[in-house]
Amino acid sequence: MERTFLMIKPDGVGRNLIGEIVKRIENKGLKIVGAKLMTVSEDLAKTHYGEHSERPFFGELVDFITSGPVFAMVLEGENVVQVGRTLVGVTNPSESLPGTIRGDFGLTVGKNIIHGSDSVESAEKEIALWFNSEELVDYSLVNSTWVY
Ligand code: 3AN
Repeated sequence: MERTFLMIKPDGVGRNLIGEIVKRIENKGLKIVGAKLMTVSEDLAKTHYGEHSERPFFGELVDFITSGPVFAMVLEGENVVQVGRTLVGVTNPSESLPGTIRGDFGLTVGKNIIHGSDSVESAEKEIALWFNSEELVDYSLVNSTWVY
């Protein structure tokens, strides 16, 4: 089953949006197979955003993501990379449609609430970077045949 990596950034955690965002993920029918509140080291931030290392905003990006706790998640589900990106919205929150996380809660590109892997390949890399295999849990969602 496909997996993706989502991470609520320090602005989302600081604004008490963890529950709101997790609710959207669960409502959509995606399964959370890993989740942790953590601080991000400078090394991890630089590796995660490595593809942007030459961009003028790189320093700002690393400072921001290490400025407070993030809530990192691994989700599982059919076509979950694409579905995750759809829930998140586009990079610039001011262009992201209402109904998306960035569209509903963000305003500026530097503080856009949440990260979501943009391809199956980057999801695999990011999951391996952020989680140990023992932090990922294999389970079945409660089956409606025995819940009343
Ligand atoms: P996305 O997070 O939608 O995949 P990327 O990978 O292009 O977007 O950018 C990674 C992160 O870099 C964004 N989430 C945003 O926080 C930051 N970023 C992108 N473009 C800018 C910009 N022009 N100025 C400041 N920060 C930016």
